[in-house]
Amino acid sequence: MKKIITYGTFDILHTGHINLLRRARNLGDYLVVGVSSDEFNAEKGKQAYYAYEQRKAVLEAVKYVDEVIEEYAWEQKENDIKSHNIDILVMGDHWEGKFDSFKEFCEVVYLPRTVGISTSKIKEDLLKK
Ligand code: C2G
Repeated sequence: MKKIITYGTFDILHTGHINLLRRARNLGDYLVVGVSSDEFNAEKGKQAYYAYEQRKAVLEAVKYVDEVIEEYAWEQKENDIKSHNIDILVMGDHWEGKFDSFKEFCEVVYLPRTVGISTSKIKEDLLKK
């Protein structure tokens, strides 16, 4: 079984997230998603609309997602890759190069982001209504 992992905040889930999850899942047979905790979001300088439990529950309902774990630190990826026997770490390409250090433990793939959609854009557009 080829196991994939990806990480993110996944706030107000949209087709940009779904496109990433679908492509990541299709690179293997099993997709683990590390969802950023509210505390880790603060470290990333992000304020999610939905709390961690909500974002986790939404992702668990996505057909491309096989398992959801908590993301609480940048450096947990190495342990996750080992403990979950991960073959490929997948991230959107605005992270290009940032996770190459994990190539020591698994393949690292950066996928093109979906242009024109983002959680911050959704929030901005709603404010204009
Ligand atoms: N994404 C995408 N296209 C978009 C928006 C997001 O492909 N239009 C991808 C991102 O590249 C990322 C995933 O969807 O791979 C989740 O996006 P975010 O929730 O914004 O996650 P991010 O803040 O990039 O957190 O340790 C890694 C971090 O937790 C990643």
